[in-house]
Amino acid sequence: MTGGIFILSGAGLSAESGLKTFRAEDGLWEDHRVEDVATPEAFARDPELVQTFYNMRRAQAAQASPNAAHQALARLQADHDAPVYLVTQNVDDLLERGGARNVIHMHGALKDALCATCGHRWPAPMVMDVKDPCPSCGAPATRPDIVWFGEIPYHMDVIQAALEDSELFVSIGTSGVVYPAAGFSQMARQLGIKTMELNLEASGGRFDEVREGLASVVVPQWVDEILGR
Ligand code: BV8
Repeated sequence: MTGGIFILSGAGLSAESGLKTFRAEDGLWEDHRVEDVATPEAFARDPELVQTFYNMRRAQAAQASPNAAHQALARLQADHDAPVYLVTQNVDDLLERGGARNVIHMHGALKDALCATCGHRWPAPMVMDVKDPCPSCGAPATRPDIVWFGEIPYHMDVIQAALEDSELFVSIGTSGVVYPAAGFSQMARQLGIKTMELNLEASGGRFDEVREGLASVVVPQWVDEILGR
């Protein structure tokens, strides 16, 4: 294989590490309506609620451990003879803690903080408070560095270039509901790239190949096949 492998991951990749997915019956959004926590309007209306929601998510992610799927993707990236682009919708850092590098967090990351006034970014404290002043401009306008609904996802130019440099597109553990991420598999098809889904249950999206199962089982199996093991 000469061209790269483009991997888009979602909440299902981290489910077996104990982090809730968004749309399962016990899903994350159930505890809070999406409109209550993951939009700029929600943050403007009730910053305390939003910071509390993300402080909870940050603590859960810190207590979680990478699972065999995160580790397999890191192994693929290290041992494969072509680029492996790890694009994730997840805001946890389990891929990095599993050994992956250059993870592209298109929806931001719990470990980063952002100043809504001057755009300064810094490592987020475990507990963020709306009164925290920005370390750079001093404004009390600190927020999680997360892409909320209605905001533009990060690194779209890098993502486009990675897709154009790949010859295999693999969607792992995502329901394919949220755009523009949900549109990447169609972009891959239009570029003539083979598409594959590894998911607990098929999302119903169009893929050349679908493998159903737990990420901790199907991802290492697939990685071993690619690495010829
Ligand atoms: C944008 C950070 C413009 C927050 C997130 C109407 C139609 C179409 C689109 C829209 C519309 N109205 C509004 C929109 C746009 C909107 C959107 O798509 N809304 C949806 C709801 C319809 N999108 C946006 O607003 C985006 N911005 O469009 O800007 C633009 C775009 C491009 C260029 C210029 C301008 C911004 C969206 C980002 C929102 N932020 N995350 C946070 O995390 O707190 S979204 C959040 O939800 C995640 O990041 C992820 O993207 C999504 C959750 O999806 P999944 O990860 O797939 O999780 P889910 O629970 O759904 O599925 C879990 C999967 O895992 C399942 O398939 C399950 O089977 C599987 N699974 C479970 N266990 C396992 C497993 N698989 C394997 N093993 C297991 N053990």
